[in-house]
Amino acid sequence: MEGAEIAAITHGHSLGYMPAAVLTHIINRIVFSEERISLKSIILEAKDTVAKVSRGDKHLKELTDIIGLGIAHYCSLRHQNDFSDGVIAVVNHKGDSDSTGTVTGNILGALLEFDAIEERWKTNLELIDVMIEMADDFCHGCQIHEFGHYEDPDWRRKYIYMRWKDEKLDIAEKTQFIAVRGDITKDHGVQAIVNAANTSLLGGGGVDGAIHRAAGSELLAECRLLNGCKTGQAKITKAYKLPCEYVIHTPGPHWNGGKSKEAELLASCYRSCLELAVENGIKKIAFPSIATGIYSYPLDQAAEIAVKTVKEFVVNHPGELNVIKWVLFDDTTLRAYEAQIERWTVS
Ligand code: AR6
Repeated sequence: MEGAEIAAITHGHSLGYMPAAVLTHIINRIVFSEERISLKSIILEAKDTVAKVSRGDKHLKELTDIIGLGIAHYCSLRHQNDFSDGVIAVVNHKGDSDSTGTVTGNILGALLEFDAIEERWKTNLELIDVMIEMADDFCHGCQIHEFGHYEDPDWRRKYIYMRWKDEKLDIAEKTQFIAVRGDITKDHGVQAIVNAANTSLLGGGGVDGAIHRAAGSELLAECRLLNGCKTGQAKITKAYKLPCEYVIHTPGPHWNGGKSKEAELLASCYRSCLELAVENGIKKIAFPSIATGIYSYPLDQAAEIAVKTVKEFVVNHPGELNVIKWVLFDDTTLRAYEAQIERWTVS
């Protein structure tokens, strides 16, 4: 049944997905059956099974009539001791040789196993490493049982988060992504904190106000010398009375319905802050939720941009940053960032 459901994602017609159910059944019985059953019995059994699972389908008769006579099944039965003979016979038969070749190849491959397949079929096969890995994953990776799925981080990375290649991921994984609830002006064990500022850099409400209060008036004095900062860019100062070395100030975008390049500007805020961090040898940095307070940026979208942008930066600057922390003022904001960290940095 799962075979039919998966095939129906791309082949919505029952004559497309029911044969997939048949093939799934055959392969499943060959590979996992504990008793030794003949290929002929398995094929006949598949015919009964498909009749049961698609009872009432108007194409059922058409399908069951050809099972047993179908050229792919015929060639598999006729050449069940020789993979090459079976595949050559089926692709030379008139008709749609790519699918019949695949079906016969699948059945004979499962029956005779990998080593019995002649080298010439394997050596020039494109993406063979990926196929072998996927076949292994499907057989042993994420086991499904009657109570649900076993949790498997590798499976999640490859098939849910679609991150197949993991060289860069390894590098990124050396950087910790953390979200905590708290006040960013307290000690979070980082060298720099980021201020969600405005373009004047002369202080304001929200986190900006809290940072200036905690740092003392010297921060404002240094900010006065900076001549403001454009939205999406960043400037760095010392941290004065704050329990860290630097403050990186970045004005986020005002939310204006999403049509004023807000997403681009917000991503640019994170990148600009991280560029300054790298230039100044900062390895540990804490961000607030830029733009989601007074500037009204929708929280989930802002959190996704934040984590995704930082992740991309980290991947492209291997070894530069050790800790990325989001210090968030309330539970809703914390949950939004936690969800995105789980999504973008899960291993
Ligand atoms: N620690 C951590 N997060 C905080 C703190 C704190 N001490 N205080 C507030 N937040 P906002 P924006 C959270 O409004 O949307 C200023 O006036 C807050 O709950 O500070 O980028 C500037 O001068 C929210 O989740 O920044 C600008 O004019 C997040 O920090 C304007 O506000 C950001 O909220 C910038 O607006």
